[in-house]
Amino acid sequence: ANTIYLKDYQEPDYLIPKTQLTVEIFDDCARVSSRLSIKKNHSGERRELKLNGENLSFISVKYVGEESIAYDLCDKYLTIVPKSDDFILEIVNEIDPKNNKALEGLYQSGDIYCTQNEPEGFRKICYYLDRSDVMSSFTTRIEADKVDFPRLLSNGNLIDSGEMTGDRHYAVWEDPFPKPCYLFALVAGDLAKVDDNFTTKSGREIALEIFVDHGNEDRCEHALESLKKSMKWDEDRFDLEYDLDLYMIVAVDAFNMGAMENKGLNIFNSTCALANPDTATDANFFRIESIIAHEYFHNWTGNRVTCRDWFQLTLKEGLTVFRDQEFSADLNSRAVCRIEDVRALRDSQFVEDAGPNAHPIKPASYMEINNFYTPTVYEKGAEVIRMIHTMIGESNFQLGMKKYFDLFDGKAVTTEDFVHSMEVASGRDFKQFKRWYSQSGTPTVQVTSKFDEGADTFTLTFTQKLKNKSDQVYHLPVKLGLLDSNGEELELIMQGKSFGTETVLELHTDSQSFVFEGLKEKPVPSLFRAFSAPIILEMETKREDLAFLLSYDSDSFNRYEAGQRLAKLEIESLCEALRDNKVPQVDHLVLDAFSKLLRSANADEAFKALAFAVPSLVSITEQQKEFSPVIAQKAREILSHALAEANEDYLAEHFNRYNAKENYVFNAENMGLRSFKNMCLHYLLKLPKADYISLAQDQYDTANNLTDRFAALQALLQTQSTARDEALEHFYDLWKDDAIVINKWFAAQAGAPVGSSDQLIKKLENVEAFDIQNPNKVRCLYGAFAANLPQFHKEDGSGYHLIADKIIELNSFNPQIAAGLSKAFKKFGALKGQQKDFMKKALEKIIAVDDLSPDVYEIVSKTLK
Ligand code: HT7
Ligand code: ZN
Repeated sequence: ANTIYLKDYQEPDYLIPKTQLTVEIFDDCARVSSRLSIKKNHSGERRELKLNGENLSFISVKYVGEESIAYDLCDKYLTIVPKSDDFILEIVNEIDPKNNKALEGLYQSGDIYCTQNEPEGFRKICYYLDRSDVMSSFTTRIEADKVDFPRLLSNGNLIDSGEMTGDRHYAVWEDPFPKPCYLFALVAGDLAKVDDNFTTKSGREIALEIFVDHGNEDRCEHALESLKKSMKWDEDRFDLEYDLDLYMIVAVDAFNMGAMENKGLNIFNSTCALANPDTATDANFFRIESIIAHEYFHNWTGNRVTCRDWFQLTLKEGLTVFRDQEFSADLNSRAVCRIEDVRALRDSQFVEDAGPNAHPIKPASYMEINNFYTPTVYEKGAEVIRMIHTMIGESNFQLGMKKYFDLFDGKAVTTEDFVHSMEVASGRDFKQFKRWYSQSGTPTVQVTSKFDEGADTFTLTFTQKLKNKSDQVYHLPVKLGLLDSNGEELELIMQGKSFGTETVLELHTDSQSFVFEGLKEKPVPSLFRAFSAPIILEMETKREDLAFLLSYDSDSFNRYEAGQRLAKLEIESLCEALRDNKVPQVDHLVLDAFSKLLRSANADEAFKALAFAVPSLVSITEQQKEFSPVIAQKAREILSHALAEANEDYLAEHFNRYNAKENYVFNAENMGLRSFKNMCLHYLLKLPKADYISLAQDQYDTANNLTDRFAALQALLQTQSTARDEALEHFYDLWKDDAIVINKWFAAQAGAPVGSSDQLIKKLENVEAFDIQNPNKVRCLYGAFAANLPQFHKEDGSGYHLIADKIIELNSFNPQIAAGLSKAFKKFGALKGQQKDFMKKALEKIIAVDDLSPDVYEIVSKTLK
């Protein structure tokens, strides 16, 4: 596979100011006729024009009004030597959407035709300059059978439609905003429409339309509400208004990722758009709200201002994730949102950054760009934007956004252009800060402290430990406070100046000290509040101080963090005891601290549900000297069991208190109450009592919403009981024909702590509801199994071989999904002995496949290196 380098970027030789497409859909193929107005884009001699085109059946090429012309055709390009600097080309080709199982370009999902063009799918529709710095005004005519395809949709405004002979009809769409072809979309099919409208702050009426399979109309309300909230929020917080008169969303079942921000015509994975209380959990409702928002926010950060090239992907993705995170935080509980965002960052991005496929948020090279839609580019990218926000504050940040749109609206730009806008607006210099864009790996910040009794000073020294030899020191913000022994916030005084009770320090050098004055007693520091930088904090903190912070820190994130650190210390001790064959004993200080939190009056239920949860298996194994998920899982269970036992009465009482049968409403408060109640249930089922199994069984049987029903099922999945088997059977019978809901049944079993195994996966892949060609099902079965660390890393290597075989199968028709699953082998470098040999054999089996896609090759070859 070829490697492409950022340093080799060159401006395009030609531009395409206007694109006119006609797409005719027939039974056995689709015919695409394109009329491209092309212009030379440099002052030198005319060079050849190389149009991208893959998997296309070429029919003809000519200048408008002329006979066919000389051309060269290979499997990747159509090349001509232009006769002038400004000309119109007419090209005709055919494609085979029905057999397009890679789900890139124009393909069939169920009976619907739809497109996915980011990053390089448009070249699978027609010959084009498929690069994001070529922006064009599109007019699209679609023709198809009117019975099978009553809806014909594309970007922009519908300017014409009508009947044709032979039961066919047509629609013509015009998008007034120039865009790169990756934002082009087309949908044709028999879809139901649910609509609404939104009035913008300047008084324009926008039609909102959601298209779904017939029968799913009752699952659209939440998406529409989320869309309206997003439109309003972007006006209120970012002063950004929607620019077209129509906003359409189409939900399809076969989709490689979550959703796509095509101009005026978003296409969504149905799991990320459709919800009602019977078919979606709170987590699904929340995720849908944030993905609808994310795609909507792309209209400005991504579509109006787009990326110059794909190395700049974080320009739109990091910024848009930051915006959707802020939207969720403003609409829900900011504390809970931050905790969950950081938890996700650590469990996915930190692991990626420590593994064989680590890369900077702006990679310097790639083999296959599809492999770079990663937690690093997205979530770490958002953290980098957040650091700028933390350092310059909201009002300067908004000035920076204004500057960004003043300078770059309608353009395809770079991450430097974004940072430049922020520098101009804030008057700050972010030269050193830009290292965050080009260096990979999570930096560690070591902190030591010293209290000088005589001088009443407290000194904090921060030292950066970088990941790679060539790395240079980062510029980063440290938001902090100091607490006195009563848990009160202390005034921060440095060099005689007061900074209130919370401030943001900035680190620039490898070691920096800050002296806080006027302190009568040694304070307890609360550092990196709200997780102000994506780093690993290394600081020796006594268990007592962690317990103290868990009780008193005014920063909710750090309060949570203190509890997690305390629990991890305890789990580490339990792992040691297990390794030494000693009887593991849970420390009373830990139990007391968590029991106190559970009863605490100054924390809400949503926070308690998060803070009372034991750390994730991933976050524990990432800190292990020797990677051993089986022992870590045992230690987690011992701690969970002890917490359940120590608080049994309280948990049972509160489970019953919140187990009200009110109607389901999705809002932050109710979501918090439900998560707390279900957390109580989850812990109670750690205890081997028939009564608690009945409690879960009863909740499963009588719940009036999927959040509670599914939580009961998951609680039962921790047990080996007939109740568990009955619930699983019932769930399957109820939902086997529902493409969205049944996936939860696969994921819950594949990821379960008890009962999951390679044998079970082989059984599940044979049930009728499974389909390996559907990416959601692949993720829910094989993806969930590969993320079930004790199972995937089973000592006999069976987990590795199961997943390797599936990657090989997927590689032949959907390389993107195959490559995604290949990332499961990321712990290869941490394995030892026989375990490593087993994984190596599985990886070698993949790499030996003939016709291995560049997607899979890139991931697996870097893993084996
Ligand atoms: N911008 C989109 C990224 C994307 C994608 C979406 C669906 C299918 C395949 C895809 N490849 C890349 C999604 C987003 O970030 O909003
Ligand atoms: Zn995005």
